[in-house]
Amino acid sequence: MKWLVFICLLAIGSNAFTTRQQRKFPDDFIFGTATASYQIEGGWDADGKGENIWDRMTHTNPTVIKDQSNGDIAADTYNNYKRDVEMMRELGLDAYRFSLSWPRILPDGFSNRINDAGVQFYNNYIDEMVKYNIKPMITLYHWDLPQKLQDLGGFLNPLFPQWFEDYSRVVFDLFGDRVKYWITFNEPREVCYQGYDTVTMAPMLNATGIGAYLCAKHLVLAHANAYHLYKKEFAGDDGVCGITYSVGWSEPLTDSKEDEFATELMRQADWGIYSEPIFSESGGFPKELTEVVNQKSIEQGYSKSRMPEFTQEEIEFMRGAYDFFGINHYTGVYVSGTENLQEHPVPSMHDDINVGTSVSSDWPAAASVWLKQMPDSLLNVLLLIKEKYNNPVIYITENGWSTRLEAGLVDDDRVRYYRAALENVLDALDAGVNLKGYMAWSLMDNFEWMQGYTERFGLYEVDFEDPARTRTPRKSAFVYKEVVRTRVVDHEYEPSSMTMTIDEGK
Ligand code: PNW
Repeated sequence: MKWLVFICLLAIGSNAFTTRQQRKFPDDFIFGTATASYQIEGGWDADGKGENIWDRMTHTNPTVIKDQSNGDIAADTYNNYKRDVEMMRELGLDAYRFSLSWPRILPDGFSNRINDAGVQFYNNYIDEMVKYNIKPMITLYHWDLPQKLQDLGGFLNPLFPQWFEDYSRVVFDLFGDRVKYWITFNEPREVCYQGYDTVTMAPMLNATGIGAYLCAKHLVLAHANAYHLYKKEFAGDDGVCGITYSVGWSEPLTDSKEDEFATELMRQADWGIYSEPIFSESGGFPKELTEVVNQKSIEQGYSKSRMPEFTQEEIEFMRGAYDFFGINHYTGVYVSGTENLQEHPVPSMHDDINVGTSVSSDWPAAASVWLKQMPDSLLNVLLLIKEKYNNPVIYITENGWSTRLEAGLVDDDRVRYYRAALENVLDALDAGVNLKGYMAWSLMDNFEWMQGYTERFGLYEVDFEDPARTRTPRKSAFVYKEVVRTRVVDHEYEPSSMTMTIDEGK
C-alpha cells in the first residue's frame, strides 16, 4: 500500500513536471517567418517596376539613412526567391508572411496598367511556396507606396481608399486562388504617425498634428473597402483578411489616475485610433483621444477639430470588417502623465497626448535603441486585445530581436528573446486567447528602414557585400526549427552542428 501511494505520487509529480516543461503548441498552430517587399526584394527598377516612396527618398536624400544605403538590391530576393523558399523548408515552416510591392504590379499606382513581369515574379514566389506546402500570408501594403500616388498626396488624398480598393481587386484576382491569408496594412502607426507627423519615415511629410489623423481616416476606410471586396467576391469558404498593428505594451508608471489616463491615451494614439473603428463595438475613433484633440484644436484657434469625422454610414461599414487581429510585437514602455514629459512641436500627435515614457535598465537591450526585452510584454498585449475586442482571432505577424553584424552567427540573445516570447504564446493559449499563429521577424537580414543594414533581425544572416547575397543560418534558426518540429520550447536544446538540412515528408 505504501508503495502504491509512493508510485502514485511519483506519477502525479512527473506528470505535473512534464506538463509544465513540455507544454505543446496545438497541431494546427501556424509557425512562420515574416519579411517585407522593400526590405528584401531589390530589383528596384527591374522589368518595369514603378518608383516607390522609399526609392525616391533614399535616392534624393540618402543621408537620412544611417549608413546611407537603400533597398535597390537589398537581399535580392527578386533573383533569389528559390533560395528563400529553400530556407522556409529548412525551417519546416507552415506559413510565410511577405508583402507585395504595389508599384511592381501597378507601376503608376492605378489599376489601368499591370506590369506582367512583376506579376510573374510573385506567381513564381507563391507557386514555389505552395509546391512545398507553405501557406503564403500576404501583406498588401508594407510601406512602399507608388511615388505617383504620393505625388497626389498619398494617404492624405480622400481618394486613397478607392485607389487601395482598385489595387486590392487586381491582386485578389491574380493570387487569391492560392493565397488564403491577407493582411491589408502593416502597422498603421508607422505609416501615418511616422510618415506624416514625426517625419521619421518616408514620405517624411511634415504635417504634424494634422497628417497622422487624416491618414488614419483614409487608411481604415481603405482597409474596410478591401475587406468587404475580398469577402464578397474572392474569399470563398476559407479565405481570411485582417490588418496588422504594432502593439507595444504600455504600462502605467504608477497607479496614479494621471498615469492610467496617460497610458490609455498612448494606446489610443499608437494603435487604438486605427483599431477602434474596425474592432470596437461602438465604432469610430477612440473617445478620449478624440476629446483631447477636439479641445486642443479649439484652444489653438482652429475653426474645427484636427480630428476628422466619419459619417454614420462609414462607421457601420468599418465596424466588424475583420477576420483576425494581426499583432507585431517587440517591446514595451512605462507611461506617465507627469514624469519624463518632453517638448513637442505644436500641433502634433505627441503634443496632443503629452505623455512621458521610460524603460528599465534591467531589461536586456537589442541593437535597435527602441528594442528591450520587457518581461511578459507579449503576454500582456495578447490578454489586453482578447479582453478589449471580445476574444478575436489573433495572429502574431511579427516578433523578433536585432543584433549587429559583428555579433556573428551564435546569437544567444536572440534565442533567449524568442524562447521567452514563445513561453508567453503558450501562456496566452492556456489563458484562452484565440491565437492561431506566430511569425518570427525575420526570415533573413534585410534593409532595416532608417537604420539601413546596421541592425540585423534575421534567423539567417545575409552577406550584403556578396553579389550573391549568400544566406547563412544563425543559431536561432536551428532553435526555431526545433520548436516548429517538436511544437515544444525546449530551453536545453543546443544545435549539434550549424549545418542545415531539409526534413522531407513534413
Ligand atoms: C516593424 N517600435 O517596425 C516593421 O513592420 C518591420 O518592417 C521592421 O523591420 C521591424 O518592425 C523591425 O523594426 C517596427 O518602435 C518599428 O516599437 C518600430 C517599432 C515596432 C515595429
